[in-house]
Amino acid sequence: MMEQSFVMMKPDVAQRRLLGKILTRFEEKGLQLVAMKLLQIDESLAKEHYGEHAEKPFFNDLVSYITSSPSLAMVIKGDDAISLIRKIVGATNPKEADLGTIRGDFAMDMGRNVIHASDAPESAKREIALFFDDDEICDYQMVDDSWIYE
Ligand code: IDP
Repeated sequence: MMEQSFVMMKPDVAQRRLLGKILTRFEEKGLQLVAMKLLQIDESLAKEHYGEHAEKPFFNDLVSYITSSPSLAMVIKGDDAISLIRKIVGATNPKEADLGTIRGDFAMDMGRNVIHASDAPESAKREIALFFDDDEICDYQMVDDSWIYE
C-alpha cells in the first residue's frame, strides 16, 4: 500500500555535512520525496513532536538537541514506506543498530542518532500535519515508476 512517512534529519546531520549522503539512501531505494523543508525547530514544536516522551528523563536533552541547529524535515512516499523507512533508519540506539542502516553507519549515541522516522500510520499523519501544510506536499509521477514497481 502506498504510504507517506515523516522523516527528519536531526541537527547533527547538517552540521556534519551528511544531508546529501543520507538522502541518497532513500532515493536509491526507490522512494519518492514529496516534501522537504530545512528549519530550525523551536522549543514548542520540539515539545509537541516529542510529546509522548515528556515524562522521560532524557526529554530536556532531546529538546535541546532537536532545537540546537537546523533540521531537514521531509515527507517520503512509497509502497509500505513507513515500516520500510524504519528498517532503513535502524534501531533507536545506534550501538544496537545494524551496520548498513543509517543509524548503524552514521551514529554512535542515542542522543545523537541523526534521524527521525514515523513508526506507524497514525504518527506519520500527525507528524506530517505538524510540519507541513497540505499544499506543501507535491503530488507527482516519477518517470521511472514502472522500473521500480512491477
Ligand atoms: P525513535 O526515534 O527510534 O522512534 P523513540 O523511542 O521514539 O525512538 O525516541 C525518540 C528519540 O528520543 C530518539 O530518536 C532519541 O533521539 C531520543 N531518545 C530515546 N531514548 C533515549 C535515551 O534513553 N537517552 C537519550 N535519548 C533518547
